[in-house]
Amino acid sequence: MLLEEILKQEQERFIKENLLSDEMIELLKENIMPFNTLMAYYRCAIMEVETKFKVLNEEFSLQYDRNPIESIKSRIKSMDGIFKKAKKKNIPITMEGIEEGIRDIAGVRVICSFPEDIYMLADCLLKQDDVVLVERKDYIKNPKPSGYRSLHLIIEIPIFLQNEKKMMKVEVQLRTIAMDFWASVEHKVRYKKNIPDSEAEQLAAELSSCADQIAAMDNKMEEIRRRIAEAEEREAENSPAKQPQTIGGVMLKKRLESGRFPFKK
Ligand code: 0O2
Repeated sequence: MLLEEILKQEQERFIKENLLSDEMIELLKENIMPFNTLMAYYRCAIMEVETKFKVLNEEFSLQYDRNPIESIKSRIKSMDGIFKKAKKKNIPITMEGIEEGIRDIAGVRVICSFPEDIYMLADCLLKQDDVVLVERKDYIKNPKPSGYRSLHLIIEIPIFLQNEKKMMKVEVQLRTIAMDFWASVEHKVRYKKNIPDSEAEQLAAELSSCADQIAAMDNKMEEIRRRIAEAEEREAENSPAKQPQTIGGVMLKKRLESGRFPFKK
């Protein structure tokens, strides 16, 4: 083995064993300017992704008179979280290592009303020519053993800096309100350390059953929404008095049909 390689391995071992102490993490927190710059870039990437979803929500609500997005929650992974993940996944503690190996430093969670909105929004996002899909994990079609359901997308999007265009990774999690409620309760149970094993097992089984019931309810609500929309459409067709809303005195439906509406696809 080359001396260089041995030294590199030793350096990595030393970093893992010695430099990841609480004291060292505290020291890093105070001194790490490039790290802070990188985090600022991730915050910019989050702003870009949030804006993309807000635009889609706006367009959709004009077209169909309802919002597919209930809320958007974003977060930057904490420094401790980044170091713990790097340690767990054996990722080198360098700017490049962190940027390349940890793909959920920037996280955007999009909470939707119905399951079909999740796929519609994901498709619309991925169709945009500045969005690159890195990985797609469909935990709705293939739920995790815990019962966890969400659509995860790891994407890359550009942020435009003073003299540079930089591609940043963002993890987008799309889920319904019900899936989000389940995940937040399950997350609490998962990280509670003082639950006895037998109780934890029972809770896990009950949570898994709740996840199935929630999925069935999501599907049922979607079916009800579709039937309401169909009934409204029939009513509008049959009664000329009940025409759709107007925008600036012009019929929205007519403008959409004539192609004069700027958002029409
Ligand atoms: P936090 O605090 O939510 O950020 P990868 O990140 O792709 O390298 P990983 O960890 O296998 O590898 O990714 P995965 O499992 O696709 O997605 C991880 C994230 O999904 C978790 O983030 C959770 O937010 C969520 N998640 C995944 N499985 C579960 C689950 O069973 N229950 C709940 N409540 N959430 C889940 P983190 O990193 O755990 O933390």
